[in-house]
Amino acid sequence: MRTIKKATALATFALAIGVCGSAGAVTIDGSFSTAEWAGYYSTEDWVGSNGYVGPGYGGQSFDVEYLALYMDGNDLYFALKTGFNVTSGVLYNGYLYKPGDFAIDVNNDGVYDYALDFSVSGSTASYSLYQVTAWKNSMYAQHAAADPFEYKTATTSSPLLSFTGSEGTSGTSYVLEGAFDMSYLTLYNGGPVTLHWTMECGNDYLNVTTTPVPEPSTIMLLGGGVLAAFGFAGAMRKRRQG
Ligand SMILES: [Ca+2]
Ligand SMILES: [Ca+2]
Ligand SMILES: [Ca+2]
Repeated sequence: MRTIKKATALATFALAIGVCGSAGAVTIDGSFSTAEWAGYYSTEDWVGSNGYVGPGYGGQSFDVEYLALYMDGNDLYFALKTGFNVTSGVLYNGYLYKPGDFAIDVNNDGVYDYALDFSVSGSTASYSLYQVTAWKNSMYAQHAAADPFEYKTATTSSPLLSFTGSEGTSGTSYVLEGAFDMSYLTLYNGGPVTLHWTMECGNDYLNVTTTPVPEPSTIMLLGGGVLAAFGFAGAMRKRRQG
């Protein structure tokens, strides 16, 4: 009985460390895997044949598949996997629908504070970070759940930060990945951060919220504490048996 209990506790401990380790292995290469973003993504794949992707219709071309966000110390990593063509947009019934900006809510108050605008050339995605004063919503009122779509006005006309990430394709899906220094999010006071993405028509969208990962030193201290507790329990058992 004792042995089983101890083994379970050790497995739980290893799992907790494993989650931290796998997300630490995120690589910005335009290739999205659920293993590299384990514990830090949301998903709501389109399944079935009616084309409903939520809150609208459109099938694979308008399907948002994965949205990921991971905070590692001062670095913020993000990724998107979608059936929507993020390079050229999607032409449908003579109208070219644009991909939206990534919207970022810091301080967990339901207000999106920053926009990551992007353009794609080859396998490189170029990003511009803006502090937003007003947003544009998606084009249909019945898709309000997918709002906002892209930034309308910002505190400055020039971006706070420009950087590059990676773009890739996976079957009929497109992948965007990038990372930037969180110090550019000057409104951030700690705690959870939410990332949001949709396209112009708002047919589909995803949100993902993440909280900061403890620094490696904290994890080591935590691990040391758990091991010390095991040592203590072992000593107690020996004393009782002896
Ligand atoms: Ca990757
Ligand atoms: Ca979807
Ligand atoms: Ca906010």
